Amino acid sequence: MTRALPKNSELADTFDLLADLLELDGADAFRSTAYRRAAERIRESPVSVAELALEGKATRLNGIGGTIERKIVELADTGDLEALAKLRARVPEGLVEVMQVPGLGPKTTRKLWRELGVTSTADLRAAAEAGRLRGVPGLGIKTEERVLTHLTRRVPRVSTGRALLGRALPFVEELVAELRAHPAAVAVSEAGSVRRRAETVRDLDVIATAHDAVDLIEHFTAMRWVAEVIAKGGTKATAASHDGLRVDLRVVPPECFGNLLQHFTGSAAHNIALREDAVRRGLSVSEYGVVTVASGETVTHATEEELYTYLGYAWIPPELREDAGELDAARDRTLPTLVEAGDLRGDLHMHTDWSDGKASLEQMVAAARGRGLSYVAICDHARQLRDGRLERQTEEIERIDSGVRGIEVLCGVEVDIRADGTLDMDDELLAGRDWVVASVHSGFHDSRDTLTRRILEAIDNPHVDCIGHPTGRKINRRAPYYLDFEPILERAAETGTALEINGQPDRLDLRDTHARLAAEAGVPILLSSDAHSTAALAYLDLAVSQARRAWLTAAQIVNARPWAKVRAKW
Ligand code: DGT
Ligand code: CA
Ligand code: CA
Ligand code: ZN
Repeated sequence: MTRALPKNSELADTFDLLADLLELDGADAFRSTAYRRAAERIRESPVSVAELALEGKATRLNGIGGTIERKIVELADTGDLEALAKLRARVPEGLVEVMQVPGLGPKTTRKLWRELGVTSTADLRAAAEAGRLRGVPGLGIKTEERVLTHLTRRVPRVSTGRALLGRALPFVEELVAELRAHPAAVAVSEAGSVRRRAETVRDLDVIATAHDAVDLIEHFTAMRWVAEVIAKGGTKATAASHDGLRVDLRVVPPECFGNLLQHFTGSAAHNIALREDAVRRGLSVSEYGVVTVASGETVTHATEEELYTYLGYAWIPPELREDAGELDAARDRTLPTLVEAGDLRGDLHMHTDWSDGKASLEQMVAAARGRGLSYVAICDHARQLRDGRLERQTEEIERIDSGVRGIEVLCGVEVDIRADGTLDMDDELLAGRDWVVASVHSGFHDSRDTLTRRILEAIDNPHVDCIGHPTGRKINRRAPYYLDFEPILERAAETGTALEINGQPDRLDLRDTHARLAAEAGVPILLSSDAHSTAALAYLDLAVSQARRAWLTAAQIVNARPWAKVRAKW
């Protein structure tokens, strides 16, 4: 009997479950950590890890040793793990969900299970409502309230099953380049939500024209990243990658490439609005061309520019195609000139190994210089710069700054906005920094009023230049905390305090719609990488994409200016 090989995502889920159950069973943390690390590596792997393991080559992957490889082979052979079966017999699986309630974690969950007999979130809720959590050692009324808020919240989990742009974009860029290089290809383009740079994507859309469509589709479905061909025909194919991304490829005749690209770029809302507008003028728009209804004549367009021009619009950048006013602006020729990556002069939020970054100061500065930035602010966490470390880091930064040409290295800091709205660094020290980012890193479950007040107080501190990741969301994992946005925008505009678009793939915070509102209210916007490694400096590009979706021009972006201008508070 042959069994389909487990997908990377299935292997990863199994190891995550194993880690969860081990922790709940009271095992040493290092064992579960190893499984979690393996799960992460497997999930990210571009090739089939089950296949590698069967060939005895999975240990070449970082984080995968012999034990884990044997377990992967066991999973591939039997579809299950003995270790998992044993744990399942001992630990109720409903506890995994309990453990994910914010503030609980494996140790507490184990206590709840042992002492109150809680084995599911339903049990947990009943126990909390009955006021029984506070009787468990180490837990109090506060935990009880937090648990109830979480379990009774109307919009609880935020997982959407959609992939982050930061993961999808490099993948699709490489895929498009590879398809373009094939001799059968004429033109190839990304389309759909990834081309619009939406923060998450359900699937990836690629369109192409070819000398030989069948040949190109054959090549596509045989590419190395393909785990499964879901559909294949003469003009299109759908395939899934080992790490769970789905790609739709459509191959179309060159003469209507513009019509198809426009159609498959969407968004659906943009297309519907565009078509309705056309209907009012006697035109019928489809993916195959534009029909003049009265005469029945069809016109096709090789490029999007020709299509939009034919319909009476300026070409609309894909990031704006969300039916959010772009059609009117394109007709009136009032579309903004969107900020571009090349407009940015500096990056004012990054970390080094002085706090939780992976790279040294020198490495970060060299990498930033390599990316063409002319200034950077080193913003390590204040909490890790106590006991003279801030002063020592300052000396280091100044030494590096005077030793390197072409880039200015500034002494920044990232301070926590504490529960009472104060910052975790004294004003005298803050006054000595070139750039201060203040962020909320705790108390996400505080009330809307409290969180709003905390941020307003930080904005009012004259030393604070920017509020970092202002809404605290983690895409697919944590909803934004509740804020009263208006007073925040008002005060930020009044005081000239910037709000950040943090470029980390799972943050992108502010999000597009908020950033647009903020800029319209006159708030300066900072685009930053919040890099914790040299590679993560590339997250600045994701912040740029998000800024473009927010209709922002270079004039609205703090770090599109030279440092001298920024320092003078623009
Ligand atoms: P996604 O995949 O959910 O991240 O978002 P999209 O925008 O990539 O959506 P997808 O892949 O379902 O379809 C790609 C494009 O095709 C979409 O942006 C616009 C076009 N499209 C799909 N369905 C419709 C529709 O019902 N009406 C119109 N006018 N266009 C559609
Ligand atoms: Ca799509
Ligand atoms: Ca699609
Ligand atoms: Zn940071």
